[in-house]
Amino acid sequence: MAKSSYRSGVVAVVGPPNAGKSTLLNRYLEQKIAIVTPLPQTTRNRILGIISGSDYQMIMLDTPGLHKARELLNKEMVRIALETLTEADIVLFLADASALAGKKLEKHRSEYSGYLARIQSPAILVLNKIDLLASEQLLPIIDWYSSLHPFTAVVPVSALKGQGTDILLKELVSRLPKGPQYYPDDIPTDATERFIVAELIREKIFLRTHQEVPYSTAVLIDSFKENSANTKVVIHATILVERGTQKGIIIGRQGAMLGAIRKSATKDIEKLLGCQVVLRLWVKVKKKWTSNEQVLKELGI
Ligand SMILES: Nc1nc2c(ncn2[C@@H]2O[C@H](COP(=O)(O)OP(=O)(O)OP(=O)(O)O)[C@@H](O)[C@H]2O)c(=O)[nH]1
Ligand SMILES: [Mg+2]
Repeated sequence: MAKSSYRSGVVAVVGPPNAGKSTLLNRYLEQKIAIVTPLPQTTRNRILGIISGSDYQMIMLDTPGLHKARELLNKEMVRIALETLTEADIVLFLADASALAGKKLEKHRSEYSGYLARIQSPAILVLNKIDLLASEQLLPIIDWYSSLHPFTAVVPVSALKGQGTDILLKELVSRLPKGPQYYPDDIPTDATERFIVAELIREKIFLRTHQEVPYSTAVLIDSFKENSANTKVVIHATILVERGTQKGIIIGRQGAMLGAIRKSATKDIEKLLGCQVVLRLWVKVKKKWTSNEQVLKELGI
């Protein structure tokens, strides 16, 4: 039975793309569950992380970045992010302070007001990447955001370096409602190994390709087979692209690019699964998959 002082609840992490939402989730989980790249619109799904302490359990939802969406894929990503607002006990609106410092913020007012107007729970403004700017540069950013929404607290952090993240955790835990433990202590996520494996492959593509190529790419796991002793996993995966030229780029000269993607993904997947991994990758052209509801459904989007 739950102890009477036990707290639990859902924290939705939302904000513009590239702000460091997934980095923050990984920091609290002390492992890489959500992929991280320097490109915006990396995360496409809602990623649930479970952060447990002796007297609390926080379900943290990492979400796709909020942006002006045109393609169906992007519209669905924004929908997924905004949907988490309705199930959150606390909203954590995370922004990249280093990208905003010294900038004209007014041009974003109508876009951000629209997102913030949908928040019904107490919201904390988290200004991230403070390792990249001087603290006095934060004040105009805090003033501006405060004019958009009545945030209950403002916490500056560096998700990458861990500055301020303990303070933020305390702030969050103190605001969790009383509630039961939903998951066992030692489970970091409800995401399947298959999903995380597909994401790790996608991360390597994001890190190695440019312009529209990463945004035209998705990864589907075709098979995932463990040997009986649990010492080796053989994974077959298909990389979807939208055009033949993109297929050429992903494969690279004499397969060099695909080889490099496979090698670095294998390393991460072995770390995740704790056993030897044999990864086989195929590249397939699927025209306009970013507007194809069936494909998006297969990708859980
Ligand atoms: N210097 C610095 N870089 C950071 C910090 N937090 C995240 N980053 C970097 O910012 C980039 C984006 O981080 P992500 O965690 O992928 O950002 P995100 O908000 O999840 O982005 P989307 O999934 O695209 O919405 C990566 O290159 C991170 O390493 C930070 O505190 N300081
Ligand atoms: Mg992300």
